[in-house]
Amino acid sequence: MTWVEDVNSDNQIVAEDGDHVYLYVGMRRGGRNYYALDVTDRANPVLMWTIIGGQPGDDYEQLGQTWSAPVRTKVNIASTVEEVLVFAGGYHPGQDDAAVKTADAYGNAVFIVRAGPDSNENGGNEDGTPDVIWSAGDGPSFDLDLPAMDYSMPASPKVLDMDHDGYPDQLYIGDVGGQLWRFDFSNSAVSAATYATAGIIGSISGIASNDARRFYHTPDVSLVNQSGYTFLNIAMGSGFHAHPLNEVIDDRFYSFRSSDVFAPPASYVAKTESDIYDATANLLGTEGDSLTEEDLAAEIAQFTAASGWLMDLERSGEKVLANSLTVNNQVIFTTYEPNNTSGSGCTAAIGTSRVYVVSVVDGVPLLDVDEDGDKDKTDRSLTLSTSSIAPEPFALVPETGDPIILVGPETPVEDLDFGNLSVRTYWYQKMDPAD
Ligand SMILES: [Ca+2]
Ligand SMILES: [Ca+2]
Ligand SMILES: [Ca+2]
Ligand SMILES: [Ca+2]
Repeated sequence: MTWVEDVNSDNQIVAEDGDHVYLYVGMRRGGRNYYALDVTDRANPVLMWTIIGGQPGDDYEQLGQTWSAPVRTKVNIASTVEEVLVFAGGYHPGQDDAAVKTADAYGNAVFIVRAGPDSNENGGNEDGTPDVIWSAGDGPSFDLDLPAMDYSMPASPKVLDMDHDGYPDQLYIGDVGGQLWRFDFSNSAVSAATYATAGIIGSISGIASNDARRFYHTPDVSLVNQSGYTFLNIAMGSGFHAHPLNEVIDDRFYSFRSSDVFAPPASYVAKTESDIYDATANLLGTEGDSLTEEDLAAEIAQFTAASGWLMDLERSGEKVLANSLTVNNQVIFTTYEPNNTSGSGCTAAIGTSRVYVVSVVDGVPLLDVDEDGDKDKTDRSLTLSTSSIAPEPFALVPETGDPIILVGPETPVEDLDFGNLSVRTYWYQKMDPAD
């Protein structure tokens, strides 16, 4: 992650002007540290600070393998504005061998730390390690003590500034115990201890080995307006990223719904699979032709009362190994289905990757991808050309022509409806002639 600060916006990085370029790197499976480099002078990069995870008694004792890409923002706590990095506690490699839902000894935390050079300013301690501005985890040493935060968090958090004042208001992160966390921040808090409230809003894993669903990727949060009802949609698929060939776990794609759009919820309620509509059979799609009118009405009532929807990935071992993308009320995600029939660990694993395009509202297919004149269950996904694990979908808005969805080098989704949302917007400011 880079922080490029061009103070006078002249597209030139000149240290004397106060410009700087900082570079932040984690180690993924290589270790539990983060490093910050000041690369403002390209010929003379300088190590700015180091975070060493896992040292007993240290602020970063609970930091796991540094998988979580930091998010840069700023916070306002006790009337002090700080430029910060937000990252999750990372990964615990003990998960690699955990066949069932298993708590982790570390990685189960969220950190907000000073992004710039380590200094004595604002009560800091200039020791080469960035000061923790705020933290959450399981234990009294954290600003927010969350006893249910038991599982490591490898993903980068989703950090949202809902009122566009430059300060984050909400954060979403999943864990490898199949839990989805929501944090709500108060940027007028008088202390770090009162900066945030948090709780689990989704919990979809179980104790059986086939229910050991895990979240390894960043929640895809979108604001959806459907018939005058505005809600936050939090989309995320499960998949055991450490074992793409696993065929034991029944993985799913989830779409959680929250009507607490601009303010914290009155209480954090962990929705389970029984609170979520099961859209797997696509009974709300196929124009309802397989249901009687009464059954369809009952299905709609069930869906309306639910807190989102889920879709079972029914092929053996099919799982989600990337972030999803929501564009114009369409959620787009990739899956991987292993097909390691050789059974040998020495040959390249071959599998089938797919891209799904479904309605963010109810999971019904939106395109007739097999061009047989209907939009039924099979129209939810397309098979990609790659036999390896597909990356996350990416929306590209070219200078001319329609926007396209890229999955790696492929553009599998034609005819996607971008509506009026992806219109390039321009503005200009008239200067006073006297200036
Ligand atoms: Ca400059
Ligand atoms: Ca320090
Ligand atoms: Ca805000
Ligand atoms: Ca079709």
